[in-house]
Amino acid sequence: MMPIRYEHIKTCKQTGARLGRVHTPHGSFETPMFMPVGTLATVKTMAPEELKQMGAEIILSNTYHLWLRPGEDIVEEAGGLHKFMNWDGSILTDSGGFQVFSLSKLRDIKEEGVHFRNHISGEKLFLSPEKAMHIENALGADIMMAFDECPPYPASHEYMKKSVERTSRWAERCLEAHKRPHDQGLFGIVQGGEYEDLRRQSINDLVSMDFPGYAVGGLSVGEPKDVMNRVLDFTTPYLPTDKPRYLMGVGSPDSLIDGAMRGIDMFDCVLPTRIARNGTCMTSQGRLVVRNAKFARDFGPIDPECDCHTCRNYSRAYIRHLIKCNETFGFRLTTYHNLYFLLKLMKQVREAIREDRLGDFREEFFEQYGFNKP
Ligand code: PRF
Ligand code: ZN
Repeated sequence: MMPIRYEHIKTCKQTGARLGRVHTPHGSFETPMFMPVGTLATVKTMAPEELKQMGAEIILSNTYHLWLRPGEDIVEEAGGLHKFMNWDGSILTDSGGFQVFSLSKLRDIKEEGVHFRNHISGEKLFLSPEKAMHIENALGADIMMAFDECPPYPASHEYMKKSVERTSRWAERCLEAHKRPHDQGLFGIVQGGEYEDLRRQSINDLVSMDFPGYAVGGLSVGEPKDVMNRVLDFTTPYLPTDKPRYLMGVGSPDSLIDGAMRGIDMFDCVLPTRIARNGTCMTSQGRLVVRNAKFARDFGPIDPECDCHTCRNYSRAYIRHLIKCNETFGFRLTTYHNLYFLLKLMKQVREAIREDRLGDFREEFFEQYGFNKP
């Protein structure tokens, strides 16, 4: 039995975007979908009940962080990540590859794996495809990610080619080391930076290994937006149509729409939760910095067009006050709103695909959000 199954519902006639449903051992969710990030087995400040209430159906967690604290053995002893954190929806774990590259400056990439230092204690650590699979198997998420290398932007063609080839060899080793293929789906990660030939090479290698899903990695690493869209334009058409496609680490409203238009089904990003904790909200009119002094006496909601729990019950003035005073409740209110906003945006995207009008929806949304301004 394959643990992950993609059911295609329809393709948007206006844009080519996909409407589908991904089935996992913990239920199913319609795609395109946004996955809130719960790095340390918690979506910061949110209870699982609240995530359910706002419409989240799959969340992401991190191998690297849970390996260091509390240790994958403790999570396994608890009965796996779902039980440990009391979340009965779907979970995806990232492999730790990206975190090693983004959090550790001192690292040494070898064929066998990556030597680096703990980003907190400085202690020497080693992560490899086999070790990442061992940890992800112990965590027990529905979807696990292969251990890859995510090179910085820009990287030379020469370096990127070597890196793509190593990532393919690591992907083979991940498949070999994966001990629970019956109840955990392992996704391959396409790399290759901005180079069309290398993206194609990466896809060819990974598709021949027949993963139950594919991610596009190595994007949103500092490249301009049009580069990301161009890479997607020459990448997604070569991915299997009967498997989910996941664009890693992308979560700004415009990129979610642009990614969906290019055939992406799943997204994750810390953006909504991270900016919420410094008092920035995503709204239908663009970003709103609620910390700003001009909201001190504004008793209206964060977003007049939003019907989330925060916007129905609390004012900009109150939330600003809480956040200025570092009150936890303020962070909870903005986090709830931002996640609700992105989950609702994806719902609107799915409805637009269903009705073959995602191109029109994009125009309207960009106009309101302010992306069309020069
Ligand atoms: N690889 C992995 N995780 C990731 C990425 C990647 O390339 C990205 C790229 N933005 C985010 N998270 N394993
Ligand atoms: Zn709201």
